[in-house]
Amino acid sequence: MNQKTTLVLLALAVITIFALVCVLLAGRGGDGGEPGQAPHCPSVSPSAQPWTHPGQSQLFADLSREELTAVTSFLTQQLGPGLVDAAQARPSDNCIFSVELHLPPKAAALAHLDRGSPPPAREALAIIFFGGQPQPNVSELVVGPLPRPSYLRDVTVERYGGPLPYHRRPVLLREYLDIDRLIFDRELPQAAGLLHHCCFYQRQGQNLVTMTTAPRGLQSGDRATWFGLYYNISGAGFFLHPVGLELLVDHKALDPARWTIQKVFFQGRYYESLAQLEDQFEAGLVNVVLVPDNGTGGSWSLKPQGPPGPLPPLQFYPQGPRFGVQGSRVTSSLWTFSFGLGAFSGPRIFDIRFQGERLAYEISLQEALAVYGGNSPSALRSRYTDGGFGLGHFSSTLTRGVDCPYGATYVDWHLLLESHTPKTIHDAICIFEQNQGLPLRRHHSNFYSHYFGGLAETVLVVRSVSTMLNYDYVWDMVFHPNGAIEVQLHATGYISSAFLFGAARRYGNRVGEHTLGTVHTHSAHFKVDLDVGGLENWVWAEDMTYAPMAVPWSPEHQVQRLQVTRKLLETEEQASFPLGGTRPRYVYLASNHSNKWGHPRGYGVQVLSFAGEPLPQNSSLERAFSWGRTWWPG
Ligand SMILES: *[C@@H]1O[C@H](CO)[C@@H](O)[C@H](O)[C@H]1NC(C)=O
Ligand SMILES: *[C@@H]1O[C@H](CO)[C@@H](O)[C@H](O)[C@H]1NC(C)=O
Ligand SMILES: *[C@@H]1O[C@H](CO)[C@@H](O)[C@H](O)[C@H]1NC(C)=O
Ligand SMILES: *[C@@H]1O[C@H](CO)[C@@H](O)[C@H](O)[C@H]1NC(C)=O
Ligand SMILES: *[C@@H]1O[C@H](CO)[C@@H](O)[C@H](O)[C@H]1NC(C)=O
Ligand SMILES: [Cu+2]
Repeated sequence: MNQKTTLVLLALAVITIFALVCVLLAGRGGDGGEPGQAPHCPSVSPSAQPWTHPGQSQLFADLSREELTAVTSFLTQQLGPGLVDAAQARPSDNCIFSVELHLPPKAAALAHLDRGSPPPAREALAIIFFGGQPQPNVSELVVGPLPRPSYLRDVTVERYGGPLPYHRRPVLLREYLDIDRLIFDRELPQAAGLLHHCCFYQRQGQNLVTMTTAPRGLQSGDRATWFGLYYNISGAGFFLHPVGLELLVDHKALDPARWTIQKVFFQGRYYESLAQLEDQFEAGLVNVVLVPDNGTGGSWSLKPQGPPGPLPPLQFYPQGPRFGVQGSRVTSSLWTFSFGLGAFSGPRIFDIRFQGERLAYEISLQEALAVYGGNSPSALRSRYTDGGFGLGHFSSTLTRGVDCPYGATYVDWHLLLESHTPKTIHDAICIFEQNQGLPLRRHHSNFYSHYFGGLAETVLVVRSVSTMLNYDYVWDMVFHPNGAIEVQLHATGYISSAFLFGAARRYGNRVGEHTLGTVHTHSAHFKVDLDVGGLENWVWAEDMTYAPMAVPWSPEHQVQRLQVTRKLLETEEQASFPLGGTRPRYVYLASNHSNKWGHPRGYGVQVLSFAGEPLPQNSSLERAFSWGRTWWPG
């Protein structure tokens, strides 16, 4: 790469990715060293401070325990005596499924934040299952104003264009328990001989557990779930120990007594019922694989496999943390923003400002999708849209020194799910600053003159972890000192697995004697509402192209000259790029304000990794995650 190319690349990078930053830094009179080391940086203790003066930044704060309680009391009063606690509710009951913050409308929030209008009413969104009526439905009710609610508004039709059919409701824990009762008390005893032979089964024994899958059926209106059976390995992931039995349970009926097993799968073959499977076993027609139960002591255990050894490196704040957390608002010398957890949609941040200027109104996770393949029924059909289970609801407590640095600030999160009483996930969110161990920039010169200049890269991170059954998603929102914001997903936990038989290797890798680690993809969908230099933003595409020219000083020679192309993308259609298609190298969202050199102030958008097309477009499920087709604007 010659020097000219390097310069143009550098210039492009600066223009497209950090144009805004350049303008801001120029305003500060050049890059004057590490801004966080400024002496005015307050030294605060690492614990989060409660919100003391109600004001602007409470707009996005998730509901407190008191607020959740106030909403359930109000709903209990309003919805009458038929309301049953969801922990006990049967499908034919009315119950409160969940309550969370109802986000304020953007226009009203901005009117308050930017123009001093009174804050919009603080409201909650409650999801109610109305099972106890001739036409059961699911309703979404907005309840306000908090903390003392006096009204409720049914927003179901306005949001979904009609009633929400009852069969679409998420499965309550109570429903899973009732399905387990059906499986363990009524069904498995019918195949006791076979199960004893293959899988150490004993009536009233507790050596098997069920695992749910989704979606629950093949067409709209279905509510039938394949449940896989696994050895009940306590204290270590049972997910790697399928015994090869899977049951299709139809649980659509409102009366659990009318639920049925529609199909049985055992070690590669399908049966009409467990009774039929047992008959064929007794007749010697079933080729049974004996699956050893290896307990907790194997490689699947989370216990250390060897002595711990010397302690790993740690990070610490030599002069105390350089950021503060008050309620849901984080303030550092460069950044301010509010954070929260959508009960279903997961981590989100609002009103994100860099050096006092808003860059984005909202950056939020919306959905996480995992699509599987396999040769057993639950693996081959599994498509999990985890937003339906609740990426916030299934957040887990963060362990100091493992999930986040020891010195991080930890914040609790309150939820109301399938209960009349709020729950608290302690230390559900952590905020910390971290040295990346890399220079943000550096130069060492030994050409003409000798000098060195460099700046350590430190980032501010907000993290939470969603544990969706077997896997754990670590969600990071990362704030860089150059004005860049990054969202990251790290996937960990246990893999999903299936009983290994037949052409299993076509659908994954063998990970155990009888276990197939099943092929799958993970995709996450983020909403990014950038407001660079105001609400009006334009999308610019920049790229490079070669154009032939005669060499000016020697016209008989030709040169391929590299040049910049700039294009304003005028419609959303133009600005959305199908996966797999070509797209410009640089895409950025710009205001119509220019920096002092006349370049529009903007913010580059980079997507660093793709899981690929989630599903072929002619799949009947594809429309449920059409966000996977394009990467911008979605
Ligand atoms: C759903 O049921 C509730 C409670 O009976 C009722 O108020 C509401 O109108 C129903 N929704 C629709 C869209 O029919
Ligand atoms: C699994 O085993 C644990 C004890 O090891 C027991 O408490 C639990 O009830 C068992 N689960 C089932 C579904 O049998
Ligand atoms: C599991 O148990 C079986 C039978 O006891 C044994 O042969 C096998 O080696 C064990 N496997 C592992 C991975 O421990
Ligand atoms: C930017 O666009 C807005 C809305 O189209 C317009 O009102 C404003 O005058 C423009 N500003 C500049 C600097 O061109
Ligand atoms: C979906 O498209 C693929 C190729 O793109 C084709 O092979 C398949 O038959 C189509 N399936 C349906 C249900 O249309
Ligand atoms: Cu995975």
